Amino acid sequence: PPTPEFIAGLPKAELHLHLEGTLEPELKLQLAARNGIELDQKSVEEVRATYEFDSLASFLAVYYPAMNVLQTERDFYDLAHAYLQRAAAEGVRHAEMFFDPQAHTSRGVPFEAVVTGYHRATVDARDSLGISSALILCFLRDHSAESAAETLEASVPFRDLIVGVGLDSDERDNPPSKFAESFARARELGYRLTMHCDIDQVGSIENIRQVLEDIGVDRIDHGTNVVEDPRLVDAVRERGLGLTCCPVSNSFVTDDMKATEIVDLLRQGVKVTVNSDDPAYFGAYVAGNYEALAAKAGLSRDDVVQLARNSFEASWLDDADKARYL
Ligand code: ES4
Ligand code: ZN
Repeated sequence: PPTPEFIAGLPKAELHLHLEGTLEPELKLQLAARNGIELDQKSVEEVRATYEFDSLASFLAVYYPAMNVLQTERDFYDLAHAYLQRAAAEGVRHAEMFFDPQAHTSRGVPFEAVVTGYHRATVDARDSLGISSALILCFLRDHSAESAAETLEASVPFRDLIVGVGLDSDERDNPPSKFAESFARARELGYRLTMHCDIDQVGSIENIRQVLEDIGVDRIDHGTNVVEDPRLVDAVRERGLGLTCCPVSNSFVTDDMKATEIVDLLRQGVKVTVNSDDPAYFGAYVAGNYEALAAKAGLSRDDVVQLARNSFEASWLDDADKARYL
């Protein structure tokens, strides 16, 4: 079986990572102090005790309020820098990172502070840590289609700092079709497209059908329940679409790592990848996710090597950069 040393030593890309989900209790307390924000929690242990949930709804109810401590360009820089440092230390060579502008602009934080802070961290990390990274703007699917459209237009001056557009937050009653117009516009702007199609959500196989047939995404986030429909599995494989799976996150949100589904898809030749989602909340960064999945599913070294290869193949690096890892 693959050891933690083997997994950490394997060059990996991380493709499903919410920057706001990397807010560790220590940094949350520091940012609160720096910004003069009163928190109910006074210690790391007290903050960690609030990082408790057993469903997507109970997770999101902790997640969004925690972001209040993020106020300035420097705060966003510090958050992304801390993640990139930690990722580089466990063998991540490339990261494509989600961020949620609406979670900040809705609190009065300028879009520019968010995107320029995060971007500056990507530039510094490339120079000082040798890790490449890119930003994916996510729409919050439980906000309106109009709000997504406004957010997309706000991104246009920063087009060169953003590689793609995604869709996250609460999937229930918020299908991909709600955002068809903004995703079409995003494609016109040259953005890559991806969407969360989560597990255990009502109607989610229909949501996978929509992203494949109606929206035309370049990747699917989670999406493991595509196994329910062999025709859709064929479509995913034939198009070479990556699925960005997050086993430890799954185990929190649904009580099931979805190891059986992930391995089933791996064996069927689908480009499944392993990622951490919200590592500060779920207690595992990417190497911990490989370890948990390998232990649960009895993966071999060759299996984890294939998962790591998939992560570069499913990335949005250009072909020359991909070739350095494959
Ligand atoms: C998320 Cl676990 C999860 N699901 C949906 N949206 C999210 N945003 C951050 N983490
Ligand atoms: Zn996610």
